[in-house]
Amino acid sequence: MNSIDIALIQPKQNENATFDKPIENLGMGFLSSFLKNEGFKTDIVYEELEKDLDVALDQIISRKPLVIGLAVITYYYHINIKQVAKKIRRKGYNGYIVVGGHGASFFADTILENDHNIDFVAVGLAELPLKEILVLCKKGRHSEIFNIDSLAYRKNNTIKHNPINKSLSIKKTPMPDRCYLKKYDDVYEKMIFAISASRGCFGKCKFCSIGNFYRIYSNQIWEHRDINMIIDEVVFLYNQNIRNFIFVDDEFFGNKDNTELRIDELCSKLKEKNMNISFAISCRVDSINKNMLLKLKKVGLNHIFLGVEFFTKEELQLYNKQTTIIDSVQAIKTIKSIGLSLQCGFIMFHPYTSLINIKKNLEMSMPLT
Ligand code: B12
Ligand code: SF4
Repeated sequence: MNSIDIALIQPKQNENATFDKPIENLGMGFLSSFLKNEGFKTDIVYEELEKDLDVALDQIISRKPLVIGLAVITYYYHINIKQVAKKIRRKGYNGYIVVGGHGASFFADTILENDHNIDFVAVGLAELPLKEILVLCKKGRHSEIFNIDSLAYRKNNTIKHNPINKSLSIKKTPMPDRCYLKKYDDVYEKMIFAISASRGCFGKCKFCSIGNFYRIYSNQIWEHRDINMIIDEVVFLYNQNIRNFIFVDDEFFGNKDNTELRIDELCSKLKEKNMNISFAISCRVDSINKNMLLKLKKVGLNHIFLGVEFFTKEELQLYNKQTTIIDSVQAIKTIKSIGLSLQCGFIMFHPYTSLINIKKNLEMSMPLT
């Protein structure tokens, strides 16, 4: 087997998962395509799709990667990630092990304190830090790796955090690498496919980490990818016989500037391709607009995950949702009136829950179901 520079592995971490199949980890896909464009050799491994993890790890290690990246998709350091890191070391791997993803970005200290098999946590978007690690490894300038922006690491029993590298825009981000479509025979049945058309959210809900994650990069806390690139990606999936997918954008419609124009462009370009597809989106209640939904429905929108959260003014204010009960009721009625499938995000219990509010939330939600 050919040598590689970096292997990106998603260990199993699924006891809380909402879906019965793994969803594509677009983070690993974007990292891999970015690094390939920079001239590095990469591979992607999903433990859930491997018949035997030991065999898969032996194969990866035999390809002598300079770096192995482990993806965290939970909001805590799942025990299985620690076990996979331990296995990798027991098999004699002595390159760098780097952990990354949303959760890891917020608890880098816990990971580094509790798992000495991990060398670095890449905090935030990891394209540039991974590229710089690989560049310095290739030049043999290992001591300089500790100066790379966005890395957290252990030094003399303390955890060090380098400043965040802020220079990455996603506007022209190329399509994520999906090398695993060729690798795993039954991947089409075993996986849910996804597209990321934008990142970030203009909301400031106190229970959500999206704002804090993206706000470190720029004041532009919601950014979308080029529409033509999205169309190319949908066409790519369609040509692979993938007809159903989810947009993983936290707020599909984004900040209110030019939203209708962007959705018009997306819909008309999808229509031109004349594909029989279906897709799901997620958004806030105050982003729901009947005209836009009707246009999206015509090109395949069939399901919406809607961030309702509470039906009491008190709780909406407590968590700074910046929406009203009327916004939520209207959004639900609009979605239902045009026959789309709907799933509401709802927070029934939280540290300040009261019996009165549970009752109010139930009374409001029951007639809407
Ligand atoms: C799709 C998705 C899922 C999928 C999993 C998809 C997957 N395999 O990645 C499913 C539905 C299974 C899921 C489940 C859950 N999810 Co989720 N999910 C998302 C979502 C909407 C999109 C992820 C995505 O594709 N992003 C786009 C990619 C390109 O960005 P990215 O992942 O951030 O990748 C960049 C960096 O993070 C980093 N990076 C990513 N991976 C790696 C790997 C390595 C090795 C390195 C070095 C770096 C790195 O570099 C990437 C490129 O810049 C995010 C929100 C979001 N905006 O990201 C929430 C999110 C990650 N999920 C979240 C949560 C809470 C959950 C659940 C716990 C929900 C629940 N209560 O059940 C579960 C936990 C999963 C489990 N196994 O138990 C939270 C995490 C909060 C936190 N602070 O950690 C998020 C941020 C949503 C939110 N609004 O708060 N999720
Ligand atoms: S609207 Fe959704 S994604 Fe945006 S901050 Fe609130 S919970 Fe997070």
